[in-house]
Amino acid sequence: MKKIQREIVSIIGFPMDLGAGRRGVDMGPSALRIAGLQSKLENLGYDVNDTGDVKIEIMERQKVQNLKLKFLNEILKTSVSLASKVEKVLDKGNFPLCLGGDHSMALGTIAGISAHCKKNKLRLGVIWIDAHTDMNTEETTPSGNIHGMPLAASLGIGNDKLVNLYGINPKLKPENCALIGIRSVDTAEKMNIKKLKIPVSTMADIDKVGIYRIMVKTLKHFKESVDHIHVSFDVDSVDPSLAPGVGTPIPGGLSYREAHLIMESIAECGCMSSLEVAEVNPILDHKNKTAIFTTDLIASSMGQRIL
Ligand SMILES: [Mn+2]
Repeated sequence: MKKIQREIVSIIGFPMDLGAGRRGVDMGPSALRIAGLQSKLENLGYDVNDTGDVKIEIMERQKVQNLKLKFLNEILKTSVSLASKVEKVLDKGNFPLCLGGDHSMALGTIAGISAHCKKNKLRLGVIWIDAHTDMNTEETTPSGNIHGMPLAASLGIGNDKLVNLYGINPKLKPENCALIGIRSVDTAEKMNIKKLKIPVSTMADIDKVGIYRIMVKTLKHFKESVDHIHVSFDVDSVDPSLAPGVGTPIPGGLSYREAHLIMESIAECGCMSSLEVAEVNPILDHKNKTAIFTTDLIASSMGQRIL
């Protein structure tokens, strides 16, 4: 495991709401920018290059063709654009920071990262922080919303077009995932997780063991077994009292300090090579509280310290 904390941060906005059940997450990138993301990162000493947003066609100009995979074609098309942007940023030696948008964004982010890793013979690991496992497929989805499928697809299960996105399948190995903050899992997802033996730290595990010990163990394992650590942060992992502006709020989430300690542990490890934050929904928020909290978490993951 080599230490890769890149100094030039490339922000990529992905204003996607086609994968979610509730509208408004397409405004997530703006809300995060308005919350002062760039200046917070510059204050930490990074050069920040905001590359703008990936162009995504609005819902009003499209039709749902498959109720089990809503807006599949536009999601595939824009995920390829995102993947290509992420791959280029990594190839230049810079740090991609992707702003969602709903969590279907991870399809494109992980596709771009896995292409970069494949070329450079790097082993990819993903820390997936989320209330949900996003392990549904076309067959098991209760909603047809693709934001419940990106982890399954990245691991090679589900619809062919999603799984083969960007020409790499699987993009990730189950043993190189760590799911943290989990507390809402569908029955079929539970079966997928058990079958693939994906390491999961539920909220109950966090209550029992403590988040710090979980992070120390996870990061130690990743430092030994992968070369590129991607952090995929779904803001609904945080308790809705702190982050009300998310599409699928689930009670019993990460506390203020637990969320920050996850990010501070990642920063201390100095081993994160890419980051995405998903599901900030300004429509459901109060005075941009959720985006402000999220930008503080991003800063913690990139070196912001109390002292
Ligand atoms: Mn998610």
